[in-house]
Amino acid sequence: MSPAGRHLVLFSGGTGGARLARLLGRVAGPGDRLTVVANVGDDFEHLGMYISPDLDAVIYHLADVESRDLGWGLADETFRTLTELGELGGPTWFHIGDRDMATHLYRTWRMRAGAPLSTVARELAAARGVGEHVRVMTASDDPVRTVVETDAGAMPFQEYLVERQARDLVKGFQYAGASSAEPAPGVLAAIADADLLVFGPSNPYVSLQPILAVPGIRAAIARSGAPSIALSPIVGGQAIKGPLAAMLEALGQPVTGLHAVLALDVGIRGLVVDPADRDLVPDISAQGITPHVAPIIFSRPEAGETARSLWRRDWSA
Ligand code: FO1
Repeated sequence: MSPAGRHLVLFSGGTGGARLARLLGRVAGPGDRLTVVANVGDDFEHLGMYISPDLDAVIYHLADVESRDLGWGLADETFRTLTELGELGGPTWFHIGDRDMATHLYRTWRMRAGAPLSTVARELAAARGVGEHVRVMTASDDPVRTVVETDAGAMPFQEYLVERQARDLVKGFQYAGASSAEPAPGVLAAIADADLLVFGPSNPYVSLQPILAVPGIRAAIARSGAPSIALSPIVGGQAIKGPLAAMLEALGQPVTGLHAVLALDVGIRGLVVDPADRDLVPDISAQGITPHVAPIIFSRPEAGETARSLWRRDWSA
């Protein structure tokens, strides 16, 4: 730990990762630095725009501008453009609000001018007022797209999750483009410099594996001196948000945070589970992973103490 403070690297996807990013940013001490590596596996082109949901979720939560009720996009949203588009016969299955549309237009405009996604991520974070002590990175500037293999065939992630409402039986995942992708600038250096690597309470299959699938990232994690810890994306047998429980079941896995984290196969040193899952402690220890029981429901004030412990505790024990 550098005397000036700690450097945490958070691998984040989905709403859970974005909420943890915000909490960590809020309780950071002087000199602490947070690097968030956002998943790009959800990204897709839609209506001619480059959409990057997990990147936007991180930036919106860090800037406290996210929609409180939708689970994506911006607060105080309207959908006049989408409604108008529907009347013209355009696709409205992916509900993009009028304010959120500006983010996609800005990103598409900048990427068409040649700016890499990671540069646009920095610009969007700065424009939204995200603090200097938090850097928002993308896992890669190259396309890495989660493809969900289901009993109805293989399909892009957003088609599986949103267009078809996650109703298909999941059989597996592909991360299209991963083999020829490179880590975005600064990602490997951040992992090497980190005092602690944190895997957010995110879906391992569609939010964290697409990050780990980028060549070089797993190796950087393995050789980093920093311990890796994860926060369980499952509390009390339920996913906090999204289709993770159904995915674990479809893949024949018990619906527990331990099995979600084991799916990462990334040498996790510690796993933080909510007090509701205290009975998992022996199973976690049996896997050679150090169990930690702490509140991880971010809507509850006690979770602030958990976030503080991520900054302060010696996790290498
Ligand atoms: N998720 C939905 O379930 N329905 C939507 O209509 C929807 C629109 C949407 C628009 C912009 C955006 O950034 C995210 C959006 N999401 C929507 C969430 C998106 O599918 C995310 O990839 C998942 O929530 C996983 O992080």
